[in-house]
Amino acid sequence: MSNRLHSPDDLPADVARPAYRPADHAPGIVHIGLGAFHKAHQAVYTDDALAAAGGDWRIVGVSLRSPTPAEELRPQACLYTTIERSADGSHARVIGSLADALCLGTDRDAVRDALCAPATRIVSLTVTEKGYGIDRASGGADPGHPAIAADLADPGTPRGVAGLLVWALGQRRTSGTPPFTVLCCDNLPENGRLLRSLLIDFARRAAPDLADFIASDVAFPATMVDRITPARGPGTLQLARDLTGHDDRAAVECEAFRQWVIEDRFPTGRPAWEAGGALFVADVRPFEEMKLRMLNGTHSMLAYAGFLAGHTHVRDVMKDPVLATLVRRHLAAAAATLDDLPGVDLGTYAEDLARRFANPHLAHETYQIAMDGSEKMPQRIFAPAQDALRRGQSVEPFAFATAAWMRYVLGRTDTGEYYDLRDPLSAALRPEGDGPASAEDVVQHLYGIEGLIPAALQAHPEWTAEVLKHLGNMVSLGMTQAIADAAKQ
Ligand code: CS2
Repeated sequence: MSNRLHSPDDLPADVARPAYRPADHAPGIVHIGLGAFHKAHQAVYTDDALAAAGGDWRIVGVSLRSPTPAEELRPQACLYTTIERSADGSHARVIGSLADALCLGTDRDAVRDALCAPATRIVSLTVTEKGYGIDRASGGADPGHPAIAADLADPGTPRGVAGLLVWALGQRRTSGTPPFTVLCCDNLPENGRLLRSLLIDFARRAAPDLADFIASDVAFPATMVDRITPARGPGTLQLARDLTGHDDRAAVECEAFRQWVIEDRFPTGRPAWEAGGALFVADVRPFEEMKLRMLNGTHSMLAYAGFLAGHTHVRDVMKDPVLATLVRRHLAAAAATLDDLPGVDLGTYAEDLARRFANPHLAHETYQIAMDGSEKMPQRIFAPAQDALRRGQSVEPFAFATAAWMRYVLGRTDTGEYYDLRDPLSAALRPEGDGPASAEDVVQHLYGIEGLIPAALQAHPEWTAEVLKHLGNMVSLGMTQAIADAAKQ
């Protein structure tokens, strides 16, 4: 007999489970991007909200392309285990907030029904930075993005975020159903505003009569989301089995820490996410800048430098004293670009981040974080670098991080091993030819990619000199020596 996870009632006493009967609560949210991060973050807060305040707020999870999440979740009544891993041990908690799991590719009608249902009052998203198809320079849709192009050509059968949401908002408007609130939970700067301008621009191109309606009637609250959630490793399912006594193919591992800061603008209601510790504020921006620049910016720096120095996991980077010095330096430099945030001590935040990165129980791969650099560098590194210049602060740490990314896009380690860049701009990023590239050539090549590195940075002599110095070291001396030299400065 299969021992698949199937009920919250059949679990060892030390496994936390929903403090409510999942079946008593109907769905009120559609979530697009049914990955590990959603399962470890928004779904957990919703589980807390249902336990504390009830309501019809369960989640219909949708993946745009992969049928795997739905295949994993459906045979187990959409229950799954989060395994929090910290110095206190590994704690299992079974989450009941997912009501259904769908894949747009295979369950198109069910996804459409869920998006059009009057009961759906929120559509939240975690599709990663590259999933939206936003042209960052204009804030509009990037017609070169594959999903945007496909949806502009055939708006009646959408396959991407902009196409799907505009289509659903149009259907709701026609049927007189109030629009849902759109809640972006990706690590993008001013994510609510960005998604709003994407949808308005997409509508202008695909369904012009909807653009003004979206601008005036749809709410796009901004959010800052945080929980380190590594991709599932080979040991995750075994650990879930050991802790719960069941076979759980949808289990996720994550750190114990989690944070969610949300702009409180939900015209059609929302779950009591504050029950899970979510903070509702009028302006998310300072929290988001803090997190994107300190956590994510440092993550990117340590991922490129650490990967090229031979470190598989973030925890290994933190055990390398030279790299750990650079991590602390980067955290301090990023903090110095921020305005004061009442109630938050940036020094303590930095110390906490260094501790979280060092978590020996989390197998968070540098290669995972290194992915999609062209989508991450602008808000994580280039924006604080520009603020540092404006404030008369040193740009050295940001230039080092940029040089490490530039070295990474060459696609080959110091020992000659090739790796896949996994970046939507891969083809454009790698300079032509396989021979040794000079730092000048690489910088010139990447500076030439339109819209990637801000012109104001490119034009700044101090910035370019620092990038060239570090990249020159990395190319000629090798990563380990270049890191050692950088740490001495
Ligand atoms: C990471 C983030 O992969 C990455 O780029 O920096 O996924 C990071 O772990 C999360 O934002 C933490 O909240």
